[in-house]
Amino acid sequence: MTPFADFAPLPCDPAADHDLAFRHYDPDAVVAGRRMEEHLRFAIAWWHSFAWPGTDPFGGPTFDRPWWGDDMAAARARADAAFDLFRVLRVPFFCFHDADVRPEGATFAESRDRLNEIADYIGGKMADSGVRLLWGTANLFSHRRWMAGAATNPDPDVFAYAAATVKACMDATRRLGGENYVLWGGREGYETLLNTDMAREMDQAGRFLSMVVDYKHRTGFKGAILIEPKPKEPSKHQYDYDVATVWGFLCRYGLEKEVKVNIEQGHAFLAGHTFQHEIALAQALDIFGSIDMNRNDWESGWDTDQFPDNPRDVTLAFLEILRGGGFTTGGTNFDAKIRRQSLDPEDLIAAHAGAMDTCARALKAAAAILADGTLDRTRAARYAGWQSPAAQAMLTGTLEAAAARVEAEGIEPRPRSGRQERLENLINRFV
Ligand code: XLS
Ligand code: NI
Ligand code: NI
Repeated sequence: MTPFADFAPLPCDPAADHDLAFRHYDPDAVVAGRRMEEHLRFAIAWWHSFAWPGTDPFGGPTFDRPWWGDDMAAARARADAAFDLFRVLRVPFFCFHDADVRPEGATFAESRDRLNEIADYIGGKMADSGVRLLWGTANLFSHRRWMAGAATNPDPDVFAYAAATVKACMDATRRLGGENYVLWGGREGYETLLNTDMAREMDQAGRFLSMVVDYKHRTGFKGAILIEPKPKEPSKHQYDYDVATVWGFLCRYGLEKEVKVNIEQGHAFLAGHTFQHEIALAQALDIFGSIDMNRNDWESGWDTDQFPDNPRDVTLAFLEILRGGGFTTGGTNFDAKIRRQSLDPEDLIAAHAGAMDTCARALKAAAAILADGTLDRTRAARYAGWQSPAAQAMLTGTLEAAAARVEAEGIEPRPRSGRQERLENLINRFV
């Protein structure tokens, strides 16, 4: 019996007067030519909902769950609970780290064997339920061996251990039919430059990522390899700072056609960007992969991983996702956790349901904005002058040729309104 056993799958009921129903998310409803479920591709994060006990930097566990424990029986109980929550929420995907699903062994081989054993168990549950794996990943940040980094560690033995760990996680992800494999470098950075050789560490990270890509191709893994940018926390500075930084890194190591990004709302905020900015930039660079949906607390400045509740912000994110054609291998992973005072199993259900509804509402608004067409027409009109042959010629010509046009054509630029407030009004008409 899991704590979710008494709950039926949540209905979609726009008139519901409680939060254990979807008011906007209807998996089968068609939006912009696709079923909502296929657009949104929701995933639940194993680590926050089933492995995190409610600790924070000042306090111990607050959650009392029947699946706590450090042995394989507890790992299976956790999987049972996870798949029961997937049933209630009707989510099509989940994501996991090795450390979330199995207890650490005394040796590498024992950890790997436990991972394989629980992966088989999870695979059986996937077959029974039809729930799929959006992505797998390795936890290369919690255990003390990773304290100075994984691929960027000064100790080559840690580099080797990271290679062994990622290989095991990629193998498990491939066997479970995972649609992506994610690398988040929480400790790939530094605490102080006084002991850090940045050039060397970045070369190590570039080599490691090249090895991962090579292994993907040789093993026939069909999914995408994704880097998850984050500027800091836990490290003072992380090399995968934001989308722009990751792009530069990929280009330097010749990986820009091989690796895409998994963009997280809270990480964008930590980097001083909006989620919309990070997604739009990834689309522009053709490296958009997937999203980790959550939100931070605007005042605290931490990666608080709260569930998204702001339809307008999420609409702007889905606007960029839809403009780029929507998800291919990616999806909407709730890298989000309930607050440590939210003790009840119902809190886990309601948190996800509300977040799914926020995304569904945002998806519908974004689709309506694009269907209306005013936004894209207004944007295109701003650049209309570039359609003239003389303007086009400047993009392949010289500085002198461009300069000569000014006097030859008597050019005197006429500033035009950017219409920002009118476009903001337009967005709010649809949210
Ligand atoms: C932490 C990251 C992490 C990744 C997966 O801030 O968001 O949860 O998504 O390792
Ligand atoms: Ni994340
Ligand atoms: Ni995060």
